[in-house]
Amino acid sequence: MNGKRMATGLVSSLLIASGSFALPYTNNMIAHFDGTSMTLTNGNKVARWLNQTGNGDAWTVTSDAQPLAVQLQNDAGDTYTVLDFDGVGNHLTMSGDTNNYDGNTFTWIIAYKNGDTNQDGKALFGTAYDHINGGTTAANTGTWQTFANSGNHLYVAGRSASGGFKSVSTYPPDNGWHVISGKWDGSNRLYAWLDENYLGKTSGVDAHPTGHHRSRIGSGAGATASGFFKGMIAEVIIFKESVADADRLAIEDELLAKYSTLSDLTPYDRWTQAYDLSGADSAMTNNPDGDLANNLAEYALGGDPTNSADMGHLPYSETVEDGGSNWFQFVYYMRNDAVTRGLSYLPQVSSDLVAGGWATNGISTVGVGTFDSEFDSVTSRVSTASEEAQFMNLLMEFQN
Ligand SMILES: [Ca+2]
Ligand SMILES: [Ca+2]
Repeated sequence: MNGKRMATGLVSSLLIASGSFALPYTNNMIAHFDGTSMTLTNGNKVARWLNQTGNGDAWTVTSDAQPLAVQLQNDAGDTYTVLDFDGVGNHLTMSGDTNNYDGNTFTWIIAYKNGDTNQDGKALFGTAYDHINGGTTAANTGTWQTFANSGNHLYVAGRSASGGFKSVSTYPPDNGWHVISGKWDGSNRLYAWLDENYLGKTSGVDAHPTGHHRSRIGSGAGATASGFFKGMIAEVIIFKESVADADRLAIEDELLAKYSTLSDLTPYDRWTQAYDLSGADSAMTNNPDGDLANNLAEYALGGDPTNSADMGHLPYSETVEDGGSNWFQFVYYMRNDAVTRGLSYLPQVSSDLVAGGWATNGISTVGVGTFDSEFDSVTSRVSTASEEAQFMNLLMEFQN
């Protein structure tokens, strides 16, 4: 089906696994996750988020808990794929060489968007350990982590040797995209920054966790698979060192430039991107493949705007007899989410082909049915009694 072809195009554009990235500082970087290293399943769910440092780590999860991969665009027109966590069950769990996460010297930077002001201990990134300082603290204790709390409160946290909770926290000014950074400096101090602004530090973070139990993103604080984060995460970067301020700032600069102005694409923008249309070729009134359908018609009918042999589900007409009368019947296909997309479909009739002669008088809709997962079929008709000849036209309109 032509409509499905559109979805396929979108998936393939998300499945970029090039691994090409260039952060301004990468010494002792043990994890780098961004939108170019996701494996997606049906419905653009994220089955696997691969660590691009090449150490083999990945975040994975069972199918019912997978966050969605969504494409967003920033003010510069650049598009990024980010993870959208539903706050109900979506999360990812680290697999691989998790001993990388043992230690007490880390710097971690996360680009995220909060999606709920009533979060209560929901981890953007959290680690949990079997033991802190030889097992004096209960197993599975959450240790170094970044989590959202109620009232849009955000924490960068660690532990003392006795298991005490140590944190720096802030209230981000809005629910937009932010870059939150934490540093555990190897001298028992924890620092935090939001959007490059220093938030403060805490000392006595003298836990020495060993036996890394797990790391999760989007889960409950302490990396528990309960109480889930609602919001989006675009990028996670972790260093096993105390990164110098200038190097951290260079990375934060880059992340803010990429993500701070991200906003939703319109459905039409997503569609043009799926076909790699840009500039004038992406205008609704243009017809880059030179067939009989402009981009608006291709979009409305599920056509391929780059293939002149594919205009989607074209309407057709036939003459039928019903109840002793003859009818000129017209079948067309409309997207079942037309309202969301701002699309309307209007059959018109004319007794000649004079411009301006199209009207809706006398047309009645006699049936609407499901055609496929994306389209409904609509049958309209007009009586043939009054006119010698009749022509029908399908008017497709877009309104923001
Ligand atoms: Ca076309
Ligand atoms: Ca076409």
